[in-house]
Amino acid sequence: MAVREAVAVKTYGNYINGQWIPSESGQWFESKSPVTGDVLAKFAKGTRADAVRAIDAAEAAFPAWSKMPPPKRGLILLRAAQIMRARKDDLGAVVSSEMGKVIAEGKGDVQEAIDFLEYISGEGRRLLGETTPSELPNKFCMTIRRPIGVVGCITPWNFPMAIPIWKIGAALISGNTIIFKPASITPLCVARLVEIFEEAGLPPGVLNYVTGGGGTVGMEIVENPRVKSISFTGGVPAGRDIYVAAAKNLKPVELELGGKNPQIVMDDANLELALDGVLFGAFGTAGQRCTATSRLILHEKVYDQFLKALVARAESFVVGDPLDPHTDMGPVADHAAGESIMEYIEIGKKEAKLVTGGYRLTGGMYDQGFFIKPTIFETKHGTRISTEEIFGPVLSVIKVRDFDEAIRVANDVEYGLSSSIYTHDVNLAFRAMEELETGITYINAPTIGAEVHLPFGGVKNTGNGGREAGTSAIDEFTELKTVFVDYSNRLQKAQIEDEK
Ligand code: UN1
Repeated sequence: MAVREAVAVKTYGNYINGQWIPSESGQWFESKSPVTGDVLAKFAKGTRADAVRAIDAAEAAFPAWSKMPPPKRGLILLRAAQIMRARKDDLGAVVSSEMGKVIAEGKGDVQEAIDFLEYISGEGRRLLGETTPSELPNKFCMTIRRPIGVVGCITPWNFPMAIPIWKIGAALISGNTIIFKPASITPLCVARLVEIFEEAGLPPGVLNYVTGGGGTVGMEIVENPRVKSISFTGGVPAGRDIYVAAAKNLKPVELELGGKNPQIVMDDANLELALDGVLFGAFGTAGQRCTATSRLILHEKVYDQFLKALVARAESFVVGDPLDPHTDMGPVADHAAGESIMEYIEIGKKEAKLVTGGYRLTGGMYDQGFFIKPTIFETKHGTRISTEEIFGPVLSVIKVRDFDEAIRVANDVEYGLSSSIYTHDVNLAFRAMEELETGITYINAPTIGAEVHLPFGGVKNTGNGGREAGTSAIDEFTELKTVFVDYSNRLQKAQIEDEK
């Protein structure tokens, strides 16, 4: 058992213009451990008026921040990364304690945030535009990048440090100021990040943090015309509401939504490797990654053998306290998440064949949090459990005859975030790269594990075309301006031919 230290419960307010202040509502809410139910910290129950105050602060901070040379902005981000690195163990424990992922993954969440800040701080020395020849003599053409203004960031609980930092880091290096709303079950993780940015020397008003409901704080961010763009990661229904509401002001919205990510295993694959891959992909983070493997598409020739080995390994998974280094899988994020996963498991029991798991663990510590046994169903393609996002430790296994059927099944869902194929056939690997309808495809690796310097995002209902991370993060948070410099000293007319 891991040792939990009793720590005084800290009260955080909203962080507006460099000050921690209570909500004008005077109300508070608690963030609780999904393992013990202990209160970890208290947070302001923010309102629309609090959000407006934060927008005022962000607007006031914008002129100076956007004029600071980007490499100098980068130095502040790099300092924040250094502080995070020095506190990685502590921050990893905060992630595990508040969200419930196992400690190795908690630290991984922090590492992903550090990696991104280190990467994006260097982009401050690039923020590349283009130069290109003009069709006219003595004329110069180029594009430059401009910040957008005040941007709104709304994040989920499953990567409570990495995803906020993808957005904050990219928005700041690009010269924007921010109003940020974290998921209400992981506000502590983001509060700790905000403190680190303050220590790193971020000027007041550049990053404002308001906690509270999606329908109040969230909707003010989305609807207020002074917030110039929105970056949202979460579920499809909320993403759709945000997109529609923001459209009234023609506000750009970046959406990173759900997934139903397949791992294909062909008959020539390294089966041991594919087995390690699917276990990590399906049950890592208790299946609560957008990129989690929720479908295993198995070639019929290896089906029985592979499924047998998979069930044996899944049954030996240690489910328990995420702070204990021997634990393979922690609880799901909260009671509501657990209930929704159990509903899908009940649906699965009716429409498919349960091969292992399928129940909530009970007794002792299991009664405090919501712990679900790794669950595997054998199913035909097309059932609800094999096509709808469950966001929990539930895997659907589907048998296919050949590569073409595998691709057809993989693509026949509404989402398109991540996919994977295990094969040694280079021809099939290249066909899979082209034919799988997802934003990310892995060859001989699981569907999870994106790296920060490459674009992240998906097709179909996974998003609306944008990509986070990588250099595409800069595209999300800048406006392109096209500049023509005419040094001919005469009026030159593009498209209108000079007859002389
Ligand atoms: C997410 O689940 O929303 O690819 C992000 C991965 C992580 C990021 C996942 N690096 O698994």
